[in-house]
Amino acid sequence: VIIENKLKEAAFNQNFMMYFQPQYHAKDKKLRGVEALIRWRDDDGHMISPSVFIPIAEKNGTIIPIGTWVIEESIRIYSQWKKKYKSELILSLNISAIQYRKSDFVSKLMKILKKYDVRPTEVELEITESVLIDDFGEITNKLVTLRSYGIRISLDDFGTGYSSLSYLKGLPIDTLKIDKSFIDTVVSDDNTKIITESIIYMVKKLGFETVAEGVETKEQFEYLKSIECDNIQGFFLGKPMPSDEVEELLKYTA
Ligand code: G
Ligand code: G
Ligand code: MN
Ligand code: NA
Repeated sequence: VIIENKLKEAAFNQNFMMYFQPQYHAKDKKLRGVEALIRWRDDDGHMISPSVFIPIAEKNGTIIPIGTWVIEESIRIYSQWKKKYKSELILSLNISAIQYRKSDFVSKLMKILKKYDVRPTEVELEITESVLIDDFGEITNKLVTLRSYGIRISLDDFGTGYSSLSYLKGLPIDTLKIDKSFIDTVVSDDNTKIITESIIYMVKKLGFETVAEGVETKEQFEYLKSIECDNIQGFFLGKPMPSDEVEELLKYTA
């Protein structure tokens, strides 16, 4: 209950900040883009993990103002990088199922993009299976609409939920993120190797890009590169960082 009240206050005081984790192309280690990840520092200076407060915000409805703030703040910061460094990246945003189901979600997003002069093709929305569980048809229509504007869609946490394979059949997506739980043992466990290799083979044949999440070691990186995983995200190449640290990356890579 205490965290819930604090969260409501934070939602109004905007006690949040955005961090960004880099994603790199496996083949040449060039920067592909960044995933925006919210951070919350409470009044006592404690950092509270989004894996703790996002589920609460989803239950009490504060995910709507928080999620709108995430979208606008991330796009605003991204537009400043663009102006300063002429960089062209992909900005990945985590979108909760509740945000996604709002009827004005698409129009609000398009309005923010226009305001900051960011093209839809520069934005990728990360959705999880929880988005797809209800109203599969309606959600698919929404994905088709978003993609018709040029917005990219990424299926996050792939491999952790239910009936992931059936979703792949008809889902209009661009990118698939292989969950960290596969990456953790991809070097050490033969079964995980077989599964991960097969996922990458299949997903590429379906025409989607792949991103491996939670890559922590050189061995994992080299192995994923050897099996032609397109993109790598994880502590081995870069942790989530504040905007000024992203700017350091852009200075040297743009
Ligand atoms: O950044 P970190 O690894 O601590 O994130 C933990 C979880 O919180 C992840 O599942 C991540 O997707 C989620 N998360 C982080 N930022 C956001 C956000 O802005 N919106 C939503 N909906 N989830 C987020
Ligand atoms: O569920 P989602 O993929 O959005 O979660 C992203 C979360 O994964 C972020 O909170 C980020 O901090 C975390 N993360 C990213 N790379 C690594 C990694 O290499 N190791 C670990 N332990 N966590 C990671
Ligand atoms: Mn994500
Ligand atoms: Na994930």
